[in-house]
Amino acid sequence: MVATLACAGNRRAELLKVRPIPGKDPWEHGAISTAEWTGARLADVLEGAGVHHDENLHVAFAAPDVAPEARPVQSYGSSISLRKALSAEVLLAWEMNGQPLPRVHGGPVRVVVPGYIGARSVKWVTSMTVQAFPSQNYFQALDYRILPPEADVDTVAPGEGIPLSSLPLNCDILTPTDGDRAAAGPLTIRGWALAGDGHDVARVDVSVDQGRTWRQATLEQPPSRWAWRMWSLTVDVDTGPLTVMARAWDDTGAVQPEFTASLWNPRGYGNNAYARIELTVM
Ligand SMILES: Nc1nc2c(c(=O)[nH]1)N[C@H]1C(S)=C(S)[C@@H](COP(=O)(O)O)O[C@H]1N2
Ligand SMILES: [Mo]
Repeated sequence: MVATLACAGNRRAELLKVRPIPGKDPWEHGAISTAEWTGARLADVLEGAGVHHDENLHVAFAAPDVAPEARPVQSYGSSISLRKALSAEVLLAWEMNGQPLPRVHGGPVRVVVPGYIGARSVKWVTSMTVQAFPSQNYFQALDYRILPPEADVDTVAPGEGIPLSSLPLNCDILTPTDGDRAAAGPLTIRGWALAGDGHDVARVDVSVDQGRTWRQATLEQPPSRWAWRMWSLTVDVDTGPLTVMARAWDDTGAVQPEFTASLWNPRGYGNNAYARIELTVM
C-alpha cells in the first residue's frame, strides 16, 4: 500500500519566525515522504490474538531506541486507538518500495499508521499492548501535543494539550523553492497536498498576487487514498519580486488557515498555514 508519512513538525521553520522553539528541528519543506509499504495488517495480527473491537481500548507500541530528550530518559513508544488499529490501512511493515525495510526506516518491522502523524508509526517495534489508556510514554503523554501558547514545556503535566493523531490538512510548494530566481514568462509551480485521516484533497488554489486572486491547480490522481496528491499550475510571471501561495481544500469543504502566527504553539507542531515562497523573477 502506498502511504505518506508526515512528521507533525513538518514546516516548523515558519513557526520559528513567529517565536523561537528551542530544542526542536527547524524542518522546512521536508519531514514528509511517500513509499509503498508491504507487511501484515495490524488488524489481522490483533484478531489472531483474540482482540475484538472496543471503543475504549488503545494499542501501545514499544521500541528499543532510547531517547535522550525524553523526560525521564526512556525508549520510544506511542499508541493509537483500537478503532484505528483495527482499520484495514494500518500495517506492520517489513518492506519499503519492494525492498527489505532499511534499518533507518524501522527495519526489520515497523508500524505504518496512514492518516496519522509520523510519530505514531513506531519503528523497530518490539511489542504491542492492548490497554484501557493511551500510552504513557513521553512521546504520547508529553510530546506531540498542541499546547496553548503560554504553556511552559518544562513544567507542563503529562496529558495536557491536544494529543496529535490525525494529520492536519496541508500542502506545500516543491518547485520552485524559496529564494529561487525564475525567468519571466510561463512558470510551472508544483507541490503536494494531503488531507487528514480518511479525507481526500478536493482542490488546490494558487495565488501569485498576495492572495487577491486564486487559480485552481491541476490535481493528479493520488497513488492511493493514503498518499499525498500532487498538483501543478503554469502561470505567467513578470520581472520583480514574486510571492507564490498555495492552499488545499478537503472533501468536507475545509481549507487551510491563512496565517502561521495564529498557529504558533510551544512545541511547534501542526503548521498547516497557506504554503508561501518568495522568488525573484529576472
Ligand atoms: N522507534 C522509533 N520510532 C519512531 C521514531 C523514533 O524516534 N523511534 N520517530 C517517529 C517520528 S517522529 C517520525 S516523523 C517517523 C519518521 O519515520 P522515517 O524515519 O521512516 O521517516 O518515525 C516515527 N517512529
Ligand atoms: Mo516526527
